[in-house]
Amino acid sequence: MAKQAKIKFEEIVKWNFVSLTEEDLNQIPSYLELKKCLPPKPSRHWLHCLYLILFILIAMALLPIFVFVLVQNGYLPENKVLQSIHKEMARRFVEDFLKFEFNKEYCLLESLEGVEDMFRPPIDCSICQNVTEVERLSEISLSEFEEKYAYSSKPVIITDAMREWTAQEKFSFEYFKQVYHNDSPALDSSSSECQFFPYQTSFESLRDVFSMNSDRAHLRDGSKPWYIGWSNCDSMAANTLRQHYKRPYFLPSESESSRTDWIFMGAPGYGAPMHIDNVEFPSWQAQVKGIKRWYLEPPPECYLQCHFLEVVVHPGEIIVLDTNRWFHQTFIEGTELSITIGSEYD
Ligand SMILES: O=C(O)CCC(=O)C(=O)O
Repeated sequence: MAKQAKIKFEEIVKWNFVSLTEEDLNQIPSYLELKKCLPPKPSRHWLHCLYLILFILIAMALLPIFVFVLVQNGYLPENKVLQSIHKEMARRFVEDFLKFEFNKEYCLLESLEGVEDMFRPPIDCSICQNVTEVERLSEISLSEFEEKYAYSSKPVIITDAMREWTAQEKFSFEYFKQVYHNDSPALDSSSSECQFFPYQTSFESLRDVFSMNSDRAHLRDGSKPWYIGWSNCDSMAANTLRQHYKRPYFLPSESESSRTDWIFMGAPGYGAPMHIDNVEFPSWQAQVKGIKRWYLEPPPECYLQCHFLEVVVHPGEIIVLDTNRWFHQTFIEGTELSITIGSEYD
């Protein structure tokens, strides 16, 4: 009833007082009397409160992301408080959202692909500011290497560090296959020590790799190419392999090498996609066989200050690279199977 009265009232006002404003109408006593009979306008107060609460909630949710983006892009300096917020955000995202339990899970890398990089603390761009190429050096002294390259994140290739190694003659698909015994932990990646990277292949483990047929293993015509990598967590196999390579002579004498070495092996035309690592230390990688092209990119926060680099590593050369600071992608060139072995040093 009240609603109909309101409509009627509004119609009368509309047609009889077209040129009068609400202020003019409010001067007419009969209009005011009439208005009193109408039901009160519903209050919109609660709606405004709701909008305000929603706005505050969205702003609170977006604020950490906004700060994170500013820090990532170098507009805000990273400090202890921001670092701990970063850490906490990463922990909550991984533990609460991805339901990932750090204490129970072994293989962190696989599940955190992409996520890791999102929560990576920004890099100090001074590490790449003046780097325009990857230098090639030989007969470098320990002191020069330590001072200029070991911890500066400046990539370098050392061309004469594999002279006494026998790896170049020994290492091959067949040799690796026979070094790993059937019960080797490296064959079935089961812990963070025993990682396996299938890249674009459908291999699920090193065991699968060593089970492929000989044509495919030796890249014979018509077979499907492959490229894989693994961390050598089998200490017996490591001891056998280490008879054929040594710790590179240029590494600082005080530095320790990591316990597990990395091996990457595969066909021309293939390689590892662009990524950044989350390992503890810088590393070296020896090109035992084949030719590998490296594409190095500074992290996005340094795009304006640093150069993109590209370098080809030939058999017998060792590249030293801080894979935690430089995004890197590889591509095997030539016609030969590429075999590399590498390790971290502190
Ligand atoms: O050698 C490769 O193809 C990839 C190496 C790599 O991605 C790494 O060492 O992190």
